[in-house]
Amino acid sequence: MGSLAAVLRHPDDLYPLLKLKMASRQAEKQIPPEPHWAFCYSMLHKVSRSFALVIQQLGTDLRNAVCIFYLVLRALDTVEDDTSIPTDVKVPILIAFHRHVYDREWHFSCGTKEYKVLMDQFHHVSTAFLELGKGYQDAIEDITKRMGAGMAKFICKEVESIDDYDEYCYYVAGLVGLGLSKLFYASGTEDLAPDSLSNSMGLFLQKTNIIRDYLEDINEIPKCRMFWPREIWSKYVNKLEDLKYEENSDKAVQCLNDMVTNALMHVEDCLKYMSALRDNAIFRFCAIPQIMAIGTLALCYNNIEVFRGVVKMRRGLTAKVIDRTNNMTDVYLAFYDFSNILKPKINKNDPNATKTLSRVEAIQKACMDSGVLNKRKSYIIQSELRYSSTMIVIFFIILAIIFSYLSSTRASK
Ligand code: D61
Ligand code: MG
Repeated sequence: MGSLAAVLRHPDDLYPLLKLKMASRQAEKQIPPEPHWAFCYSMLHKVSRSFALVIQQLGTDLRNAVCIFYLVLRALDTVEDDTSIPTDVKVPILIAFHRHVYDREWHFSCGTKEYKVLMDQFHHVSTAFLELGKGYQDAIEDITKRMGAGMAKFICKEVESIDDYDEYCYYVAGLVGLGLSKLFYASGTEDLAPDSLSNSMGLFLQKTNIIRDYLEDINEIPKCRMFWPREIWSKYVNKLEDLKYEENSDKAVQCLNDMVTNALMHVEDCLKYMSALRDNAIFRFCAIPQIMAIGTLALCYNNIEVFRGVVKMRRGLTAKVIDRTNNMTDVYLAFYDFSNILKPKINKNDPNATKTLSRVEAIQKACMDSGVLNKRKSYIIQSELRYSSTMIVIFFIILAIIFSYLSSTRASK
């Protein structure tokens, strides 16, 4: 029902949503016949809707490598995230995981729902991994080894300073960026990007997740998950979980705005990384998650709902982002538009208002300096008017068809 109401409120979401539905149907039809590859691609769709679609549009060779890279790291992360596993069992597995990928007999059951299925049938991922080219295998093993070691370090260490926070995000997401840049290079379509830019691509996505998932993480059972750095939250409250209590709302929103301002630091590096990409499929694969992230940060900024539930971009807007991101002009427009949504929310009494404003203006300047903005009006609200009238008409035609179909089936019964 919620989504119907959302479409009525945003009729121009309908067409992109239909296209998204068709694309995911199409993607499911392309699942390879071999049982291990069939398992890998159906699992990819189950554990990551957002990445599955953008991975699907990559060229075959690279698609298989990125699919396995994703599932290997998602399995490693399932061990890290399962707070019911004792530390003395978890740490050795995280450190040795890069070797287990080669061993089709290896098995460790943990996680819940689809993540548990991924762990229980991980031998399929090993079989597929062993079929990849040596260059791809080496890149995936190297990153898995470094991420496992980094995760193990932070099992027993709290995220205290902002440097700790950047270091943790480097291990669980920056290294994914470095690994993907290696895979893109190994596929022969892209130059090898500088590690600093690849790292920023990961940090921007991971920090957005950590900010958005505050409540889910702090309420995790049996043990809460804490990734916000003490160096930031201790300026507002005495304990991280205090941010979720009604009486601390003002302090909580100030702390949230401080976290969002910190994440905005990585945007210019991400724009540099994306503007250097040549292959359009790789470009869309990299750009779509980035636009989702700036959209989510604009939504979270100054928003108390982050401490009441998980704030997410509506599915229609996600479908629009996937439908409208084809070149760097779209990226500059999107970052400019979403910054424009965040900017008016900056309240001058917020302790970080000056810093936030200067970061937002730096982002808008980077987008303006691209010289492409004046040609096009906007990314998010593209001629709402033209869309809305057409959409309403189509909407009622579809409704009429469904209605007549239902009434005809009822009449024939
Ligand atoms: C270009 C395109 C995609 C990129 C990129 C550059 C740079 C980095 C990333 C994607 C990774 C972004 C991670 C953001 C989401 N955070 C998580 O998934 C956390 O787990 C991190 C450890 C496992 C990483 C798994 C992963 C994710 C995306 C990939 C990939 C591997 C491989 C290829 C392509 C994309 C988060 O997990 C949330 C959850 O459990 O659902 C956590 O536990 O903190
Ligand atoms: Mg994790």
